[in-house]
Amino acid sequence: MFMHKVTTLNQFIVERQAEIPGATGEFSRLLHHVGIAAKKVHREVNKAGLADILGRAGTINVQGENQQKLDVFADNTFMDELRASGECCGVATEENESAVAFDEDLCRRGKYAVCMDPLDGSSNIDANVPVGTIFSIYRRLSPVGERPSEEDFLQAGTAQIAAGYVIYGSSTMLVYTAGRGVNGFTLDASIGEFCLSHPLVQTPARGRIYSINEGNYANFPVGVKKYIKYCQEIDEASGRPYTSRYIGSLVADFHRNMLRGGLFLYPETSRYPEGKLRLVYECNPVAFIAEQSGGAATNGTRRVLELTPGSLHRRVPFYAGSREMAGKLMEFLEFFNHI
Ligand code: P6P
Repeated sequence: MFMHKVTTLNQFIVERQAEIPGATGEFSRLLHHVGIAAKKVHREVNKAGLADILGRAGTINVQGENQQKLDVFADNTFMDELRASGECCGVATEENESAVAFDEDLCRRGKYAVCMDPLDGSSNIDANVPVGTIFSIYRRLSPVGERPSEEDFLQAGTAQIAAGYVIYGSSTMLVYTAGRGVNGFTLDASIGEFCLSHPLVQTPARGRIYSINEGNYANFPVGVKKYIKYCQEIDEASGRPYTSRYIGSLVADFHRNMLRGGLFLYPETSRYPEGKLRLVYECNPVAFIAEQSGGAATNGTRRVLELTPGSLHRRVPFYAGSREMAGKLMEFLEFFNHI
């Protein structure tokens, strides 16, 4: 029986490293540990309905949100693995007010700083809705050997060395880019390996899916309202309107749209006048993936990756997906937000 060649994440990382002159393996080791943490979180997420792990840990995170036990587990697991890699000087996550510096000597010599949302969409866990881990990897600005500085974690998205997400859905996938395209790896739990399943993902220039929480319609910017109505009109070419698909989990909504073509929208709302999604550890990594797969990501006026964070938990309006759909949205925003 013909067995097609399976490329595991580790093989892929090593092969890619060989292409980078002077690559010394640090980045590869870091990404390998991200993969290990993802497998550990996969295991817990997939038995959340069984173990008593379901439900709230009783603590509150910096966002004032109830921390689900899996939030805490994911935060601790990725922290532990990133520390164990010895390549990371510290981590900034949604669950902590400020970045966590790793004090071990080996980590202090780490060249990389990581920003992440350990378990995005966790409020959906007990409804069995897909959730995700989102991560960004930066080269540190502070001197190697010293404690990391706040600036290490507040770099513009254009400085990302790599970014990705893990989607814990009907299957668990790790999707990442290191600036040379987007590759997706599906976890084969029978061998405990992420295997290359989506090489060089290219998102369609346009699609028929728009994803937005229309419950906030009353407070959307006029340009967004006009875009939604545009999506609901009958399209001459297809003879039907667009399709609305929104699951309330960024990684799941974005991933579906990236593969099929579509646009994800989270504008300013009355509850979140700056937008809900956090720039540093949600929008920047997803924006890097969007652009590397041929799509676009904007805050409604500027390219997301060019925004200066300023603070770790800054929220921004976020629109990401198919390039032509993002362009059409920008036309509406520019026209209606200037009248
Ligand atoms: P809303 C999940 O809580 C999250 O941070 C993202 O994963 C998701 O896209 C968004 O919030 C959903 O927000 O207000 O529509 O429930």
